[in-house]
Amino acid sequence: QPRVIGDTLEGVTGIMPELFGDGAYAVFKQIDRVLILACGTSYYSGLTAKYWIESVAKIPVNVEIASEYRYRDSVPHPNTLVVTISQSGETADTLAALKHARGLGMEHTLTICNVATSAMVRECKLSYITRAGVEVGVASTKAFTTQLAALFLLTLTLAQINGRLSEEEEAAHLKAMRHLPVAIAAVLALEPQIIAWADDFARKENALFLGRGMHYPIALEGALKLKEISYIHAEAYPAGELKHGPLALVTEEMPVVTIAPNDSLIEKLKSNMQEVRARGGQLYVFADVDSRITSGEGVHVIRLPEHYGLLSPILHVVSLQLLAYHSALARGTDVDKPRNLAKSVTV
Ligand code: F1P
Repeated sequence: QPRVIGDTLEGVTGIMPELFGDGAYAVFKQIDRVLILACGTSYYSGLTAKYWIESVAKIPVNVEIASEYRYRDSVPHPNTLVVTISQSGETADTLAALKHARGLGMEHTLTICNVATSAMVRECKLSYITRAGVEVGVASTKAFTTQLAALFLLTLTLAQINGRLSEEEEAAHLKAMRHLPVAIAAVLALEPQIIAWADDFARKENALFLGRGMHYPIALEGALKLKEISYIHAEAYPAGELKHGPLALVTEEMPVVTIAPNDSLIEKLKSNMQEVRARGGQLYVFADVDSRITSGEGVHVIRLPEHYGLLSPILHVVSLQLLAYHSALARGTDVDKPRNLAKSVTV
């Protein structure tokens, strides 16, 4: 993970539209909304980008599951940037959704994709090739973090074109991105603590994941990784939604993974954690170094070494990937080739 993020930033000396292909500036200048189409893990990177693009570039973003969007009667908007995200670039639903959007008259298309020779790259006007290298496993991991890095670069590019990024802000964001490989290496060093948690998870059949704000999509991705490779049934919710249903599932048998970065939502999240504890649920909290959360009866805490602001999802997801990986190892499942799944879903 540290290496592929380092590769992503190689040669990036500043924010420039050309990172997304020739003619990107002219396209980005014309658009006033974004439609993201993707499936699975790639859909969750798109959901994370919605938080970034809307808060930093102030452009409205709609994120759609491609396998649904392709069959829906939706209302097109001409000045839309259609962004497809795909590791393989061959996912049939995402390609069909792209064609559906084009059929509705939305012609400004960009793909964020890991394979330069793929159908997705051929079909889109603009492209950004992620630097994940070859992903051995079926479940996306490096593809996800490199997609996020690319989507953050897209956020900054759109913000710059919209006049919402000063030179100081650009320099600060790029500095934070360049430090990511070191920060991720520090997350990987938490592996022994995560292995101890995974031994508990391996004995469970269900788990809940909670997050808020831009860490809600990261909770979704953490739950998907656990499902895909360890076959433990996992669901993710925005923490504020607990009381609207999922709380009924919480018992002493239910591990509840909580992504708790030290951001503006932390106090709200803490009251959701109390809702879980009051029902006997076991909390497994990924906090930041400076989060005011303490471990105790039924509350297990692992602290990520740095609080990482807007880029925090990239760090937090690595800890969730490790939790899924070690839970799967402890259960003896094949982490690289989960049953019933294919790397590239072309039908
Ligand atoms: C989408 C996806 C992956 C998942 C698995 C099946 O693929 O859902 O997220 O890990 O490989 O396909 P892609 O469009 O990102 O290649």
